[in-house]
Amino acid sequence: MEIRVSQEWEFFLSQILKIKEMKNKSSLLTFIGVLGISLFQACQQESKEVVLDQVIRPNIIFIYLDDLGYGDVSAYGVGTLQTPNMDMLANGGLRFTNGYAASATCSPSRYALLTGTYPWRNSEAKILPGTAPLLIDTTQLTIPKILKQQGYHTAVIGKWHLGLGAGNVDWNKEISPGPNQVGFDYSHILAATQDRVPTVYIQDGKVVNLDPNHPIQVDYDTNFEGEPTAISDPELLTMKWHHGHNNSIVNGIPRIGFMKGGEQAKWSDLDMADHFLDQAKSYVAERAKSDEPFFLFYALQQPHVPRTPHPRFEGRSGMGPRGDVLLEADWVIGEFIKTLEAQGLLENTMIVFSSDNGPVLNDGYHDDAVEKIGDHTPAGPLKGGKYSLFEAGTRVPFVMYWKGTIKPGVSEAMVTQLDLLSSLAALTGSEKSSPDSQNLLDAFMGKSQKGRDAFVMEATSRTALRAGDWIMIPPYQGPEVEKNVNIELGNSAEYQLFNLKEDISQTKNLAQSKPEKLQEMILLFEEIRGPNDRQIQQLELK
Ligand code: NG6
Ligand code: CA
Repeated sequence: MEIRVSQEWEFFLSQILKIKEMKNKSSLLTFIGVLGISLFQACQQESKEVVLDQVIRPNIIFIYLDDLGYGDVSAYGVGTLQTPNMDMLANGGLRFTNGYAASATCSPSRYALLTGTYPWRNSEAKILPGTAPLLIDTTQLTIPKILKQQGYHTAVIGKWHLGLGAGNVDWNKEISPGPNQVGFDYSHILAATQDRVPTVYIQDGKVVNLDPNHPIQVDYDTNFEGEPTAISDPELLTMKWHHGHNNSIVNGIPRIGFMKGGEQAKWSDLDMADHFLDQAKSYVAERAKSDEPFFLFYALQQPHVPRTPHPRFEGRSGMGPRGDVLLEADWVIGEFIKTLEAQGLLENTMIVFSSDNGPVLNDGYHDDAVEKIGDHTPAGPLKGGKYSLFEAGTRVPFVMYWKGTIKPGVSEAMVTQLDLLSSLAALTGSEKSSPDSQNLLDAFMGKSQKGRDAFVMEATSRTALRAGDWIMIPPYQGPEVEKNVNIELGNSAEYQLFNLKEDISQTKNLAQSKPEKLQEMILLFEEIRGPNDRQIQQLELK
């Protein structure tokens, strides 16, 4: 006999079958609450979906990579590197082919991700030095703040790069404001990037393993007397710099910025992936014991420079250190998922997998990234890369995974990392939102193929408009190609207009042949972005 049930009932029944597997008490209670409300509403013949969307509180994890390209994940079907664990998320979840980071560089993207605010609204949102003050205002709305209000415990583990303190940080005292002042209950971070000093971990505002007898000093302009640099003592280097990266030497690697002291607190580059993985695993194991759901922003450092795979991964990809650290990151993701599974949390956890900006090969060190790339295509079919206004700068791997709840599939909906704030607020029953962040929960859950209509992307202070299938890049001064990194930046004396549906690689500029479309795009761009009297900063990589 066949029993026919409505979609909603089918959903409830499938949830009932899940109860047995639920270890996390709060999920169970939330679930029972939801079921109660929903049954009540069902009796009243009202739509239950809205209620469900508003009150389910899964754990939420962002697995966020640094400079991972659209073509670096094998599930995207374009590169040759094999990433089985990233594929497990991409093929077992909803894989977006039009998913964007808000910017083609790190700090602005992370700012947008956490605040749901376009980075071009904040003139300080650019690649930050390790001494930059906190970029997010402590009164600003953030995803962790919203989720805290909804009963979540919140944590960030990994790369921060959003500034710390209020200027002139004393690294030997409590460092504040930082992540803990913008919504995170727990933080275990590296301050800026792996190539920038200070090369230490910071937990809840304190440098880990700091010996008070050997205080840390950091300066981005002047070296400390007698301290070796890549210029004065090149024989100390185990990795050679190509451009920039010739200041203090830590673990044989020349960095950006000068640092003195803090010997005992310095991280081991080779162990960094294991270190953050241990942190993430312990955090999850600890939270699994609790009644509250959790939000973890797990920000991996790979494949950003300096690429320092653990010896276990050295040589494994055949593509040099860039490929090796990608295999390392892939392994890390696999291990982390195993932990979620072992803790019985996988069915009750939504995972957002993405990257802060597009790929780059030579980003300042001689590390064979160019020489050994072979047939691999980190940007896939997309033009440009990190720093670029062309698609590869911001269009990145973007996956929503929630075992048993989000149906595996592929979505062409245009979604951006800006939209997570309003969408996750809606998911967890919060009324909060931000003007630039759209509630695209239906698209993220795979219930709709409709995403945003328009999005203004940013690349080192320049901006461009994507609307529908079209992209318009206004004229910008500056080199067409950044020679050090060999990336086409999107600069041109002329307007550029591309139809991405027909020409994903942006080969045919239609600005001349489609004047009406161009005009429409310019008008919409000005409407969103404001009048065109903006100061553009030239990208400087040296
Ligand atoms: C650039 C660095 C590059 C990288 C980037 C930030 C030089 C020459 N280049 O200035 O190596 O650190 O900043 O990358 O210093 S991001 O992904 O954090 O935005
Ligand atoms: Ca980055």
